Amino acid sequence: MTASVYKKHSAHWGAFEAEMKDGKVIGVRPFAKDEHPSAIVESMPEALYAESRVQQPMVRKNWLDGGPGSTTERRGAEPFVPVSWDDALKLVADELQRVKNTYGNEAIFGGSYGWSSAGRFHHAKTQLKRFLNLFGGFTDQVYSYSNAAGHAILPHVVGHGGYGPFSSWDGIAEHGELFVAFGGIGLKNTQVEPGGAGEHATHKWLPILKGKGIRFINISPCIDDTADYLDAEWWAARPNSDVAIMLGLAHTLVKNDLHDIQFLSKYCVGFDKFLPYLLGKTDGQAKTPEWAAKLSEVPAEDIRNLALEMAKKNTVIGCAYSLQRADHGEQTYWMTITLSAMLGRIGTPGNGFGCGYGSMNGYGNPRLDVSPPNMIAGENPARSFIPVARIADLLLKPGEPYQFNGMDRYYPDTHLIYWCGGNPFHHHQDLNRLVEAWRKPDTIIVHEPWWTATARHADIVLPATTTMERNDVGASGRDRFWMVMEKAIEPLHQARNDFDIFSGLAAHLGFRKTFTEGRNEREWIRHIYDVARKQAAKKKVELPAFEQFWENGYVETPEPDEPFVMLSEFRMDPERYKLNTPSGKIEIFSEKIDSFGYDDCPGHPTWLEPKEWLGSRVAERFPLHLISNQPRTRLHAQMDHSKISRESKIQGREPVRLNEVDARARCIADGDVVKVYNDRGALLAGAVIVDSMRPGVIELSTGAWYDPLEPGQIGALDVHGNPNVLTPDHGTSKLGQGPSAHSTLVEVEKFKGELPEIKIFRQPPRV
Ligand SMILES: Nc1nc2c(c(=O)[nH]1)N[C@H]1C(S)=C(S)[C@@H](COP(=O)(O)OP(=O)(O)OC[C@H]3O[C@@H](n4cnc5c(=O)[nH]c(N)nc54)[C@H](O)[C@@H]3O)O[C@H]1N2
Ligand SMILES: Nc1nc2c(c(=O)[nH]1)N[C@H]1C(S)=C(S)[C@@H](COP(=O)(O)OP(=O)(O)OC[C@H]3O[C@@H](n4cnc5c(=O)[nH]c(N)nc54)[C@H](O)[C@@H]3O)O[C@H]1N2
Ligand SMILES: [Mo]
Repeated sequence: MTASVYKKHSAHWGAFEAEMKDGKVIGVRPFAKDEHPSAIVESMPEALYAESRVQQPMVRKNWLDGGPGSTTERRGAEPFVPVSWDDALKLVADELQRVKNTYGNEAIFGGSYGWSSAGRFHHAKTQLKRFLNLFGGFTDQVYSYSNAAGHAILPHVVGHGGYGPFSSWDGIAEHGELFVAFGGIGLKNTQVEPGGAGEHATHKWLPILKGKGIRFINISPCIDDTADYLDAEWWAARPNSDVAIMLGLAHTLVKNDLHDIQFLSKYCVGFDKFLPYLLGKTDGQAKTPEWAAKLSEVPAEDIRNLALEMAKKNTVIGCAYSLQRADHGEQTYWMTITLSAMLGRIGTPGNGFGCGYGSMNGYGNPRLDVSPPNMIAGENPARSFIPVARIADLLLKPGEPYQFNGMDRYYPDTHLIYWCGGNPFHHHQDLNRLVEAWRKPDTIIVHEPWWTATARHADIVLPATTTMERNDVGASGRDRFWMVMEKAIEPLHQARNDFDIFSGLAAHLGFRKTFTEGRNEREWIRHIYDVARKQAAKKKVELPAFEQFWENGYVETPEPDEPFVMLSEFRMDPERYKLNTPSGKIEIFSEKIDSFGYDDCPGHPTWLEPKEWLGSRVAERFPLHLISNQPRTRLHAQMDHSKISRESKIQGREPVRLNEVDARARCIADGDVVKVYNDRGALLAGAVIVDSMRPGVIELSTGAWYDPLEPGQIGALDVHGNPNVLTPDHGTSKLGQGPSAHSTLVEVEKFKGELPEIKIFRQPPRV
C-alpha cells in the first residue's frame, strides 16, 4: 500500500490539502490554520472526476454544418459533435475575426460575469478579458450581480469607502452593545470569499461578540440567518419592507429629539430635505412606527422601543447584500447609512454601519491593508459595456436606449457571446426570457470544466481544467492568508487551462507574444506574487520571496495592532479626510441623483413599493414570497453535482423550505415533490417543512442546475429547481439597473404527475 501524499490548494470555500493516492485525489483535509472550515471542500474530489466533465472540444451540430447563426432556436436541444483541439481553435479564431471585421468589436459580448475559481492567475474571466482587450475590445459588464444597486448608490452617498472595509470585529467586540442585522449575518454565506479563504473569520469572531454581551436583532424571513448561539431577537418582517422599518426607526428618533443634529450638520448634507419627507410634510404620510408596522408586520411598539435602544447603546447597523438585490434595492443601503448618521456615532468604535457583514467571509476580519496578488485584464479599447444584469435586454433590444446612473446609453448589436468562468443559466433572472434572448447572436462560445446549462446552450464548448489540475496562488483582499495552489493531477480528458486556450487563439490571431508576455504558468504566478510583495513592502509589510512562499505553502500577513474603525479619520477631520462625494460629506440628499429625475430613485432615501411583494396586488394570485438566497451546500451552481449538495436534495430535487402553515394549507407533506410557479415559469423542488421560515415566505436557494423538461424551449418545466425560472428580470432602478431576484412572488402545489428524470448531470446528447 502506498501512503497518501498531500497537495496544498485553495478554493472559494476555503484552503485545503488534497489527499493523493496512486496519482488520484481521494480526499481533502482543511488547511490547519482554519479553525472553522467549510464542509463544501468535501465535494471537490467527486466533482473533479464527475461524469459531467466536458471531455473534449464540442460543437453544436447545426452550427458546424450550417455555420454561424444556424437554427439558433435549437440551442440547448441539439446534439454536439466532438472536434479536435486544432479544429476548435481555428473555428473560434476565424469566427472572432469574422465578427470583428463585419460588425466591429462592440458586437462581441465578453462580460462573462462569474466567479470561476479561486486562483488569481487562472482567473477565467480575467484571462478572457485580457485576451479580448488585446483583440481590440468587446462589450463588457459593469458592477456585480452581488452588489449592483450598492455599487451605484454608495459612491453618491459615502464615496467608494461604502464598499468597505467596514469596522473590524475586534473593535466591535470591545465597544459594541447592539447589532441590528437587516438580512441577518448568515454563517452559510461567510463560508466563501472570492480568491479563497485561509481562515473563516466571521465564524471565529461572532462567538467572541456574543461572549462580550452584544445583543443581536435578526431582521429577516429566516430565523437561521443568524447563528443559534447569538440568541438573536427575530423580527420576521415581510421581505422588502426594510426601508419602511428603518424609516419608522428614524421617525421615532426625531419625535424624541434623539437624532444627532450636530453630526448631521457637520458631516452630512441634505438632512433638511429628507426630514419633511420623514415627517410626511411632502407626501402627507408621516413615516411613523404604525405606518411601518402596516407594511412590515413588525409591531409598532417593537420599532419604537428599538429606536430608543439604538439611541442609547453603541449600535452597528448591518445590511446584507441581499436587501439590495431587490426592487429599489438602492434605497436599503441609502436608508441604512441615513439611520446610522442620525445616531451620530459613525466613525467611533462599536458603531456605524456595514453593507455586507455576513454576506462574505472576510468583512470585519482584522487585517492589514495590503493588496493580494492579482491578474490584470488591461484596458478595453472598445469602451462598450452594459449594467451587469441587463444581458437579456442587450440581446433582445439592440439599438434601444436606456438610462443608467445618470447616463443616456444604448444597447449594442451582439453577434457573438464569449463566456469563460461564469454561468448565466445559473445566475440570470427569468431564465425563460434568457432562453429567448440567447437565440439572438450568431455564435456562443463557452469554456467550462462541466456540462452546465450554459455549456449546453453554447455552439462551441471548450473543456477547461479545474483548479486542482494546475498551479496557482489564491488570495483575497479580505483574508490574511495567501495560499499556494499546487497542481494535484494532470488535466483530465482533453481539458486545457483557459490561459493555454487563449494563448493558442492569440497565436492564430497574431498576438500570442503580447498575450503571454513570454511567461509560462509558473513565471506568471511568480510575477503577480512579486508585484503584490513589492506593494506590501511599500506599506512596510515584509513578505517572503516567492520560492520560500511556495515551499511554505502560504504567507500569513500579521494581525494589525489596532481595530479598524470605518470613517474614523473623516470624523476626526472632515476637511482633510473628505469623502469622495460631490459635497465631501455623507449625502442624505444627493443633488446629483435628484438631477437625474428618476421616479424609481429620487434625491433622498424613500420608501418605494416593490412591484412584487406580499403587499402588492400580484400576491392575490401568487401569495408566497420566494427568497432565492445563496445555498448552504455549494457556491452558486458550483459543486451542485457533488457530495454536500447532493445529500441535501429531496428525491433528487432542490429543497424548498416552507412554513408548516403554508404547507398544511396546500396539503404538502415533508419530502413531497412540489411544483413552484408563477407567470414566468415553473419548476419542481422537494418540500422541507420548517418553523424557521416566516409564514408566507418560502426559501429555494440558487444553484440547482437548470434542467428543462424540453431543452431549448421557452417555458419548459425545470425539473430540478433553479429559482431563476421564477425571478423577474428588471433593473432595481434606472440608477443601478441591478438584479431584483429577491422581489418574487409564487404559488406552490403538490406535484402529482410522473416524476421526470434529472438528466443535467450526465453528458449531453452527441453524434
Ligand atoms: N435568484 C437569484 N439569482 C442569483 C443570486 C440570488 O441571490 N438569487 N445571486 C447572484 C449572485 S450574488 C451571483 S455572484 C451570481 C453567481 O453566478 P456565477 O458566478 O455565474 O455562478 P457560478 O456557479 O459560481 O459559476 C461559475 C462557473 O465557472 C466555472 N469555472 C470554475 N472554474 C473555472 C475555470 O477555471 N475556467 C472556466 N472556464 N470555468 C470555470 C464553474 O464550473 C461555474 O460553472 O448569481 C446571481 N444569481
Ligand atoms: N455558501 C455560500 N455562501 C455564499 C454564496 C454561495 O453561493 N454559497 N455566494 C456568495 C455571494 S456571490 C454573495 S454576493 C453573497 C450574498 O450575500 P447575501 O446577499 O447576504 O446572501 P443571501 O443568501 O441572498 O441573503 C441573505 C439573507 O437575506 C434574507 N433576505 C432576503 N430578502 C430579504 C429582505 O427583503 N429583507 C430582509 N430583512 N432579509 C432578506 C434571506 O433570508 C437570506 O437568507 O453570499 C456569498 N456567500
Ligand atoms: Mo455574488
